[in-house]
Amino acid sequence: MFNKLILSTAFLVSLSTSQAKIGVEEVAKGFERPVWAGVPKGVDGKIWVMEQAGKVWIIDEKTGEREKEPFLDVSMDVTRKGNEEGLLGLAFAPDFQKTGRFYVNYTDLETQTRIVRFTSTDRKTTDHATEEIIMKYPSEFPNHNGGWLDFGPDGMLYIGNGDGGSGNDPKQRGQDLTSHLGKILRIDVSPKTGYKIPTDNPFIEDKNAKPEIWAYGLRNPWRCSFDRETGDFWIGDVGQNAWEEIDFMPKGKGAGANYGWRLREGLIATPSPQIGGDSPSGAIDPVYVYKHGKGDDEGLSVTGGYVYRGPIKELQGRYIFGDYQNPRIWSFKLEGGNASDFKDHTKELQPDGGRINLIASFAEDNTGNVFIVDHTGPIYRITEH
Ligand SMILES: [Ca+2]
Ligand SMILES: [Ca+2]
Repeated sequence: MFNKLILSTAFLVSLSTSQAKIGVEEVAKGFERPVWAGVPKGVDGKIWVMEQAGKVWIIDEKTGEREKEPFLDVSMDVTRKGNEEGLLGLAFAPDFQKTGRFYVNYTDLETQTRIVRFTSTDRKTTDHATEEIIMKYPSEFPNHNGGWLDFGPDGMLYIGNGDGGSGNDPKQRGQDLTSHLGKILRIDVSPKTGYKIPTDNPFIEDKNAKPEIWAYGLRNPWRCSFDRETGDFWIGDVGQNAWEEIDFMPKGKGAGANYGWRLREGLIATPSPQIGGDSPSGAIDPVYVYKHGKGDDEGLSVTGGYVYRGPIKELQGRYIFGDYQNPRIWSFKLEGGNASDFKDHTKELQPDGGRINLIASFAEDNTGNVFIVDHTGPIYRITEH
């Protein structure tokens, strides 16, 4: 009893020291099912917030005020039949300030995934007539549409696709190289119109594979990121009924990588109702997994995050991520290819007098501040007090 008391007091002291440091502040609120936020290169003091139903708003980071007109409105183009459908991702061209070009990923009225380029002439609003559909492909079932896209350190546009949906990948898309589903795609969008296949894409010579494929074996990559400092690539891949996973690939590596789905769920053969299999040869295991449940280190649907490169020393170099349904926020450091020094930040990142409800996405600004996008409306910034 005595020993226990001393232990718990020591625990409280160390907890409160670290709790005094990190917290969140609300940047803005009242969004309708926000699923993404981000900032074009070279812009400070503003953040773009995406609503799943099809609008993107520019927000003043200090006052939380939004512009009167949305930056983009594609509500008429997107379907919202399922919880995972709608406007899901945006990537600003690295030269957005000069060209006004940006790319979105959404599910259209025919349940296809569309990758669309728009051009904003004033960088504040977007004329819908500038729309150019550069890719579209069936996304089949309402769920598992991925939705993330962003530019890599190589200037190419990367796109994260889910396996098309239902459960247990009934059409076996994850390992099927003739399908865009269950893949990370990589395309060169530098031409004035359309796109090119990068000449170093791994399956460019394979007549039985889609040339856009960069990596495969994914179930539903829900939020990927490139480390702004190192260029390393991170994937949060949502699991089936057992394990959630985080995948990692060092900068410049990963052409043709197989992340294992649907044979593998996390580090094991996909369990019942349909049994998976052995790890395919050369398959990449996740660097971190957590099992399904409601505990402090468990969850139901991973939301991939960012390696923290902002002003808070304590978080430097830590991969911050969370769970959508069991709203926990965690971080770890990658050391020697393994997740180490795992931390649960859920308590210290609770807003004053409230709670974070559904972690739809994380976001990052140009100074490496990390934001939390709550699907129920507010956007928070991780801060130090
Ligand atoms: Ca789908
Ligand atoms: Ca995997």
